[in-house]
Amino acid sequence: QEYRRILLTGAAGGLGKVLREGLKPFASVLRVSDRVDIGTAKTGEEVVLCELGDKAAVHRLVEDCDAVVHFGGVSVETNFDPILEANIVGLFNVYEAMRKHGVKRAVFASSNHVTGFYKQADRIDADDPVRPDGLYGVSKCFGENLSRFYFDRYGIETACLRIGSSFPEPKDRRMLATYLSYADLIELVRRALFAPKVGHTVIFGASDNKVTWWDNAKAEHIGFKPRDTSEVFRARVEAAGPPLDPSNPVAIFQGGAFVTAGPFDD
Ligand code: 15L
Repeated sequence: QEYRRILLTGAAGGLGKVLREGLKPFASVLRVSDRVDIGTAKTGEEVVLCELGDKAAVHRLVEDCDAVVHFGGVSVETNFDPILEANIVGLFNVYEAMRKHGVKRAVFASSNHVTGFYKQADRIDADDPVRPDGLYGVSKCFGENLSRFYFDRYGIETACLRIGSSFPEPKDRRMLATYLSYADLIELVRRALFAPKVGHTVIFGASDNKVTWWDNAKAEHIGFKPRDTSEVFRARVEAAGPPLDPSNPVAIFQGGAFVTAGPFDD
């Protein structure tokens, strides 16, 4: 099972680097893109430098691709200008280009920060209202809504991956709940690319962690079954330091430190 050409945006990013390798078996050609240098094309690759805010460049980027795996954009809380340019205007450019060039499926790197103001004591699913924990989270809500519109109106399918914390290992206690291993990330993207019917789906991206805040029952048609668990890191994480004061918002809310980040001046 393979696409002719997949576009991966954000190839210089933490997860982009993982997917640059991980997506290789899924396409004859992997077009990798970022705004910063990502080196020369390896076997089976095309390299395109592109600013997401540059409409004409994004249209050239998307042309001739059969699926888009969109991991480009701002990935942290910061001032609004770069978020606006990459995550709002840039995302619109990507979806318009998909519409114009007939691309029918996308995988969108959404984030747990779309629902970061739920409490860690809550358990939520994809139908619970969004509660973004910052401007970054708001921009990811925009992406989820924009992609829903492009599905309802134009039939372009998107799997919105509300990624938890995808790193080599969880860095703190919160990430014992939000951890998504790289292997599970690649499996999640694979399912999102090849599930026969995606429609518009919101799915939380977490490994099979013992403590979880997220219920993926609404996304069973994607067929994602995580295989890793944060439990193997628990002892090390807990030994690294005492728990946060339970009255600290970072310990109360699912978004962790994002709920206290900013405001940033432009
Ligand atoms: C995100 O959305 C960020 O992109 C990532 O760097 C992590 O901080 C992650 O969320 C998280 O919540 O741990």
